[in-house]
Amino acid sequence: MREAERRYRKIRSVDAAIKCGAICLTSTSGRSSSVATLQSHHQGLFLLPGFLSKDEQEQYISLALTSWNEPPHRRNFEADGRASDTTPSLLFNTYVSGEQKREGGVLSLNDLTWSTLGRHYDWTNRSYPPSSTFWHSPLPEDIHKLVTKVVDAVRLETTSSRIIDSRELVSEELVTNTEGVNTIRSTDDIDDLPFSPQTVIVNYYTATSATGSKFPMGAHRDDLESAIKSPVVSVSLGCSCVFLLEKESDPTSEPTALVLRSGDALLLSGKSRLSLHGVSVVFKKCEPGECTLEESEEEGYCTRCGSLDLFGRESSDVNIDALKRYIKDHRINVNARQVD
Ligand SMILES: O=C(O)CCC(=O)C(=O)O
Repeated sequence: MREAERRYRKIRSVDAAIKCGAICLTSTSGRSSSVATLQSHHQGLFLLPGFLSKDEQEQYISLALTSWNEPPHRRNFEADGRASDTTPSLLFNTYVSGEQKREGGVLSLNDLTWSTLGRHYDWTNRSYPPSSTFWHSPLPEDIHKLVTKVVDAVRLETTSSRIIDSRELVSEELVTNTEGVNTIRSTDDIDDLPFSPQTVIVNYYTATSATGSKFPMGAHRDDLESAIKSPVVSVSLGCSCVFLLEKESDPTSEPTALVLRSGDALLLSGKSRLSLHGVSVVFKKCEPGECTLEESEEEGYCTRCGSLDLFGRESSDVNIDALKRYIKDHRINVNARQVD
């Protein structure tokens, strides 16, 4: 895993990641209807490329930056002792005004790396403390709806599901990495999938810079929830990334690299629920006018940075401008689990 992390860490575009072996799935059968699996190596992994419409993505990005990242939800600020005030401070308002750092250098949207909603996770002791007011914030209805919609889509999937592989993005001879990509053959492939979300981590990633040395998220297992039969649900928004996943069939072999783009969802269940995974690189959106859009889609992803043109419309609204500014070099990941 370490070797693959280092290799992808140096890559700066989606097409280069594909050349390096990453899989990038594109749904052409209409949004919200396509589920893919990689069954030969990842039993229990379900991929939903382009699961969210552009409008939905914009709506959730806006919520992630104005509501899901404010008290009473617990953020990296509170966990590392940089904030003791639990009243919402609307980091976003400061960001709108163009201030990148606040006085004293703390509590800026650019310093935000995660927020937990519902059951809070104790990162120091690697545990979910028993529920109390301090260790619990209400799970917003909109986030609950989003993550259960992903699980419902997988539950409902039928033989009509269809996937398109990375041939959409690069010429055929470059594609050597789609072996084992299957559609779901029948609903028998899908376990019962019990899911009652209790905790959500929203991860906020800054696009990888040429000089940055850290991996956006190092390899780890989500193994602290006792409800292990319940899946991990993950939704990607904003900049694209390379997500590495250990093969449950052969943990010592080269991990699978997936390009995750805005609007993609994935679900880790069954044998893949405890697989080692991480994010090795996040691609900054191209400068205006530089994106090379896919021809196959009306509102295509760029083949180079993998981004959609979010909040692209002409607007005199300063809030829309700020959302657009943030999302061109950030990725947001909504990650939901049932704890017990
Ligand atoms: O950002 C992602 O896609 C993965 C996040 C993750 O692995 C986690 O929150 O445990």
